[in-house]
Amino acid sequence: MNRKYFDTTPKTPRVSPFGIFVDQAGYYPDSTKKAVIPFECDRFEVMDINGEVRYSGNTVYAGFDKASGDDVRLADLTGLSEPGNYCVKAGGRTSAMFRIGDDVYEDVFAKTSKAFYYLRCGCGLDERSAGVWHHGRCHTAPAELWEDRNVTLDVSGGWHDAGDYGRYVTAGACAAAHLLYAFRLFPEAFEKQSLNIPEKGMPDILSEVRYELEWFLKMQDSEGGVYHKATTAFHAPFVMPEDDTAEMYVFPVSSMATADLAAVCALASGIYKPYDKAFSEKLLKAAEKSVDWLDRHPEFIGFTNPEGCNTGSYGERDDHSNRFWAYSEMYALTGELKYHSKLVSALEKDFPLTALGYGEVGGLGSLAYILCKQGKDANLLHRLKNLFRRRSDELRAKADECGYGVAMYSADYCWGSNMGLMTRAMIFAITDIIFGDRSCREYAERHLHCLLGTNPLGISYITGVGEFRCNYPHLRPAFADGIEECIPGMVAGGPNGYLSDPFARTVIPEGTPPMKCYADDTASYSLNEITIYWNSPAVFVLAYLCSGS
Ligand code: 9MR
Ligand code: ZN
Repeated sequence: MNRKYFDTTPKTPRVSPFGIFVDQAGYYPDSTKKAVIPFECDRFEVMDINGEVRYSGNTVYAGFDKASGDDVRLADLTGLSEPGNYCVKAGGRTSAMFRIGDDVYEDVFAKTSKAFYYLRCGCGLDERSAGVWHHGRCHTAPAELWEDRNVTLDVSGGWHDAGDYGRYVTAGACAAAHLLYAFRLFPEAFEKQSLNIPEKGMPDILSEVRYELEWFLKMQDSEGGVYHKATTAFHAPFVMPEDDTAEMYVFPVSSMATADLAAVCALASGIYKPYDKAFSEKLLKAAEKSVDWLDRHPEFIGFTNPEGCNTGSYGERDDHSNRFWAYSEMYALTGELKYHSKLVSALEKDFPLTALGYGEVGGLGSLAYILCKQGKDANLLHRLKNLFRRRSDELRAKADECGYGVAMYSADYCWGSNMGLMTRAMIFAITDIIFGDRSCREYAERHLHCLLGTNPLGISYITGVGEFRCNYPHLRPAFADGIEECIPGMVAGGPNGYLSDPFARTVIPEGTPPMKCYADDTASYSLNEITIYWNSPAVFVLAYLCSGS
């Protein structure tokens, strides 16, 4: 197959061929199930695969939905709980097939978890684990320090960040932390999961995250500072990773990368202890070294791309949330009071304490504090817990007024909006865990339903999942391998009303409602790239929903 990179003929229809929108992975038997019908009609029917009507009802008008520009009707099929395969019919149109069953999310949970394996750098992917998507060893040559080309370092390993082949510490730390917290909170979901990766001896997800952690350790300098990223000077062309042989560089230390490394290594040290004591010790030492560096460097050392480099910059305005996260994880791990006073001082700065992103990581610090076994300041504990409560209440109110059932304002449809969608679902999962509030589950499910097809384009934003799904992400190997079916389990960035790349500006008509600003096309990096930290919140949410807890 020979595809062109910038080809404006749609690869998949821009709107689902099905006119009624459902979660294409399906629904649990006892869950709320609502199909979205964006046109006028009074009655709906649910058919099984033999074409027999198994359920029917009246649609309910839910109003005009601003982000999608749709007049939305809902078909509530919650009353149908018998396991099976179905589709919804109304007004002469039909939905994609969906399943009702106790295990409907196992496949998508496994695929989104396995996605990290496919993004491994510094090794080859062999056919036994990677199937048709196997490829040769990539990016193994020593890298040069950007600021002193005479120094070379071995920084091989870790995951490719995204559609590009760069590796960035802050982005990686966020993704690894989502996965580690998912394991910590929902271990039973992972214990039964088999990802068919080469390593053995611990739950597969931990082997996978270890692959990234080993790379973090290589990114720490002798003083404890952490290099911000390892990338080539410019983004590679759309070739296989083993064919990207341009010089690799290691870019200067940033205080965000240093704090994030301390945080994620401290978190991991506690989690890997029962499986590998020596590795856990190593992580603790690395975390201590970086946190000591933070003490010696109270000033913000940010990052901007130097002249002559166009790869991602992941610059941040400050490092407040990163430092809080680092001290909070160190306190949770060691119980040492000095870390408690440092985390309390870090809280004097103003930053969001429930944010779970790659830039603002305050929510991860809050989670560390809330979950830790060490003595806690009752007022602070109360404050942090209630911030999650308050945030989930706000999100719930917004989700209830949205035709598609999600807590997203028009402005939230930005670059990587599916991360926003999934971190909102994470807030509901966390609120359920903290307060035992089971009503949160439905809200987490709704955000997943939206990702998997209950959206105004009727598309599943995860490759390899659903009858009508994205298949042409901005992901170098997926384009270069010549295989028609995309590597499965990759979460696309999703709708972005700001039209932030030339392809998006060419194919999306001006005035398109933000929730419909999407094209399943390789050339659109602002609509259809994939990243490790867009996959990781989806894995967290799926672990929650698959854990039965
Ligand atoms: O995910 C990042 C998104 O929030 C920003 O708006 C965008 C533009 O700065 O950059 C995204 O990050 C990219 C990174 O810089 C390099 N690897 C691919 C990432 C996803 O597009
Ligand atoms: Zn690589």
